[in-house]
Amino acid sequence: TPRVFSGIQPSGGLTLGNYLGAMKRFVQMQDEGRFETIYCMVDLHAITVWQDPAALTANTRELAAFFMAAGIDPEKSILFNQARVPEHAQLAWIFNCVARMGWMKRMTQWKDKAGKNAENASLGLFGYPALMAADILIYHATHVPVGDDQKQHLELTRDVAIKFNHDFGVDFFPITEPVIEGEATRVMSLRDGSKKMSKSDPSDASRINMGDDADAIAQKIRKARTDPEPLPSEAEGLAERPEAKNLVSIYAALSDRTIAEVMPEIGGKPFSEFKPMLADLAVDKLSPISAEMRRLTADPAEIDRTLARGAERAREIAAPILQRTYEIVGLLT
Ligand code: AQP
Repeated sequence: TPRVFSGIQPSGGLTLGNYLGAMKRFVQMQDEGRFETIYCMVDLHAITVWQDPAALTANTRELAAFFMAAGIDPEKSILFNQARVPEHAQLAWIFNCVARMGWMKRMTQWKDKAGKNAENASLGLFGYPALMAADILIYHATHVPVGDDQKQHLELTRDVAIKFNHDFGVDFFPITEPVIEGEATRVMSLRDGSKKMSKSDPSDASRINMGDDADAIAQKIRKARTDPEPLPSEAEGLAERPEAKNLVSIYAALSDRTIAEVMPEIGGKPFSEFKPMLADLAVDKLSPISAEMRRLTADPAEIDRTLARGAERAREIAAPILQRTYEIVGLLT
């Protein structure tokens, strides 16, 4: 069976972007039944930038609750945190020795996050994509559902697999397919249609957080930046209108329809009419998830047990692949 791997960082503050760009697809791929699905809280990635230790622990449990509240069933999928499966870090070291400095320097996420202060960024932040390649390839995953912002990292994962196979003359690591699908692969900021919705944006009004209550959601959507024109009647009319397109994409994704399918319902409406519709839909879809997250996080011990069981199952797949990798490289084990 084809195998899916994907992860989310427990760096605090989950947004509608994480939900529509990643989590909703994770759940669909689990429920399709066509794939073996492996989902991970990538805590080792999170610490590439400073994380307060107590907050990291709490955020990892909260993220686990988000996975389960959104529909990931830890019996159907393998659900765990990365640190519990040491094979990720072990394979990442091998990949650190396969990947080239030049590849890493070209990564836009590195350039954005390290910014002008690259000398002072952690070595882990620079090597982030090699660990991500290891996350995926330690399971020989064939499909990786992610948001659009991760496309370049997935190309690097393919390059690592190709170079490893070539250098050692093997056909061992698969060439992974990114799965960037749906109507909201890039959810944009509510304040600026040219920036992605992000938990690290200083303006809370720019994003919908998974924990926002109904009033906060409605208010943020009401205040979302738009142009003054009513919505166009056809999807094509959204092309040069990033803010309008973003809100319509969110509406379509939340209602499990395509943009073309929602246009007959909302086309031509002024924002004063469309925004309350969007707010109602968002509250409808998101509040059961946040309520379930609150219920699950009330029992951290149960979350920890679930993640420990998931890690055991993950290691059953990862350990033999790491062993074989060591043999290929010529490491005595
Ligand atoms: N705005 C978004 N639209 C679509 N997909 C998104 N994802 C994140 N933001 C959007 C997808 O969520 C998954 C988890 O990503 P992550 O753990 O790497 O989180 P992130 O991208 O670091 O989240 P932020 O909010 O963007 O944090 P900062 O600001 O720190 O970079 C991925 O599949 C990602 O594509």
